[in-house]
Amino acid sequence: HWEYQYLDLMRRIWEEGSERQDRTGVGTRSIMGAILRFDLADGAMPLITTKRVYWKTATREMLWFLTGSTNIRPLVLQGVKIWNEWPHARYLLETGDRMSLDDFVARIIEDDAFAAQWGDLGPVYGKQWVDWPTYEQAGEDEQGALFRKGEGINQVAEVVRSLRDNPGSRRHIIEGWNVAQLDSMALPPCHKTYQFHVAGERLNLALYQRSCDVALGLPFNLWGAAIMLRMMAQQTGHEPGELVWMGGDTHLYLNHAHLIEEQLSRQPAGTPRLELRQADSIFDYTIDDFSVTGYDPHPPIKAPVAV
Ligand code: DHF
Ligand code: TMP
Repeated sequence: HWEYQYLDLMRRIWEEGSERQDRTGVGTRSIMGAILRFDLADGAMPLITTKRVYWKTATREMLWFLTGSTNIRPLVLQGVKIWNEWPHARYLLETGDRMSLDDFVARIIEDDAFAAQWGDLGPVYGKQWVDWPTYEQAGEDEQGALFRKGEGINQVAEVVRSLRDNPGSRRHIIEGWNVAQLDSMALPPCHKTYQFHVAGERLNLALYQRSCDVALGLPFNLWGAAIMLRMMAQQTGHEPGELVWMGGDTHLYLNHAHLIEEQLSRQPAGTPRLELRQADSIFDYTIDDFSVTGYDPHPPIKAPVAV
């Protein structure tokens, strides 16, 4: 079964990974470098079955990136909670206030100005994908060159265009790692590079993820990459091909032991399929365009996210 790639990776990290202290203080077992491959022919999706994965949440996150938004408010309004901890942590740090996470989120919903000030994650995925900032030289004085802001670059639209006009290109890349702006991001991008590849009728995608929380993040990231491939294929007239996932620091958090032991005792079953309704452009998909069949997962397994 295709899912054993995921389960075997999890087992290998848990048994053989080197234990290390990480930024969050939780501690991980980690390996460097991992590859997973999934064939998405006939609508097949790498949607993990050994625990329930909230694929609608993961879809809403991906569609939110495509809008260019970097504020959690649109997610919160749809009931998506997965990015709340990071703006909350920044709020506590910068104000010295002790507002609870629930109160913080309630305030994000009620108060536009508060959301604008405190709900933003900085120039993360959405910003870089559809509006990568550019600078143009405007003139020079004795102090040196002066620059003014240029038009942002929509990398997603550029890739749609290049896949249609120049399928053989080796430059179909969407990059999140804007070195000059890493300091102003709540979290520098984890799933940082998407590269597409056309092989005849089929569209393939490789994702490079520099840092991967295998228990909580990876099921979402596999789904996200797979729908990115499906939307891109549909928009450019290709059949879904292969998804190749590549991890850098690929780890399990030490406080996920209960999840890992439970999940590794379960048997995967079936291959979920996605039916995707055609939208006018890559930017026009809505959650109602996505429907999944054949998904009958094991129960969810809760685990704390390391902030
Ligand atoms: N930090 C860490 N340490 N790990 C992450 O996976 C992570 N992911 C981020 C931001 N920072 C991160 C964004 N993506 C969950 C899933 C994905 C995600 C953030 C959080 C998560 O908590 N999933 C739970 C609950 C899902 C839900 O509430 O809908 C899960 O059981 O899958
Ligand atoms: P880091 O910036 O110190 O690498 O921490 C980021 C953590 O979040 C790390 O555990 C990887 C995890 N992560 C994912 O696995 N997938 C994601 O999509 C995101 C945003 C984070």
